[in-house]
Amino acid sequence: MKEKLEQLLARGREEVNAASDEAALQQVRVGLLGKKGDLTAIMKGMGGLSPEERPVIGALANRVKQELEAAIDQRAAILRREAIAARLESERIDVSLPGRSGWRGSKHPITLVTEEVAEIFGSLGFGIAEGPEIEHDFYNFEALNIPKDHPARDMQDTFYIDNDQVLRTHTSPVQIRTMLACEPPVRVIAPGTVYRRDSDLTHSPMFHQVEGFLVDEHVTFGDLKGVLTNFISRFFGDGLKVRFRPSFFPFTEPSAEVDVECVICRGAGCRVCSQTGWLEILGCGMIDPEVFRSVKYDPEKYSGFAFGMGLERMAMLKYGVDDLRLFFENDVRFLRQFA
Ligand code: 2NL
Repeated sequence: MKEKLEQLLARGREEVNAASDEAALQQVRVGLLGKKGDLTAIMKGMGGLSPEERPVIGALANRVKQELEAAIDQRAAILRREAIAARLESERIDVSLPGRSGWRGSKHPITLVTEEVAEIFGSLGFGIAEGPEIEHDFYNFEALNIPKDHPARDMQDTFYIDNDQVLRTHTSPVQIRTMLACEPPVRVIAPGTVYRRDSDLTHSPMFHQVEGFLVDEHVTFGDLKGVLTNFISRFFGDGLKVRFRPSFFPFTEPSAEVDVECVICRGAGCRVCSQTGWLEILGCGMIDPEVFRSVKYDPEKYSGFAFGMGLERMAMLKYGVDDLRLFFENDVRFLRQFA
């Protein structure tokens, strides 16, 4: 038995040191020291020993058991350390790597253009006015000298809520409300969302406008030209030619449309300006005395000018966008370019 025990100790040590991970070591332990293990099997022979041999073999068996246990614990500690080291190595992170930055939202190009227009007119002394998007027929049409049989009132163009309420087709009603609330001198712009029954490649049923007006004593068409020319050169950049072309609106007399030298081809002629070298960007005129009468301003005492522009068009020209629908799709690949 003594020999068997010594062999067990030697073989056991080899097995323990050969165990390559914690699970294998546990199996070795069970095989050597478990209830059905090698040591137990040897100890079954204790009964056949003489009374003198028994305590000697018993003490040896205890020593073998303790030494194997010590070897197992030692091996376990080594394997544990190795496992931790391997895990640290495999899960290593480079804390010096730059972080992956998240997305920051950005302003919609229509917002950017609205803010820039407001900033320029703000510096010229214009305030900002806002009003409801559902309007009475009076503010949207009647007060603006748009008679009942005028084409702009046609069912084709206007979203009717009921017989006398509409989705505003322009922001002029905000200016009517402003004139009704304030005595001259007054100068404001009215940016906002407007609606028309029109939907194709170049028309959205909901779009954006800025209108503006100024009323005081002795306001002339020269004042109109000065203000709008200053605005255009600041918005599109200095040095572009500007021209005023006679036109017609029911709410202004005289009326004009303003063209700017094509910002794409600088007047040479291209697809964007239909080879004319000019881009139409706004409409304007001297406020019609009929409008003054609707808001109880004395047309003998006061004069004023008004203007209106579509913001999608301004944004397309300023940023070189060639498809109106991009403004309404909210595709982040488009919007991110304005960050
Ligand atoms: C355009 C033309 C224009 C106005 C808007 C206006 C408002 C009042 C009185 C008189 Cl309350 N006029 N607004 C005047 C001329 C032109 O807009 O092409 N808009 C996109």
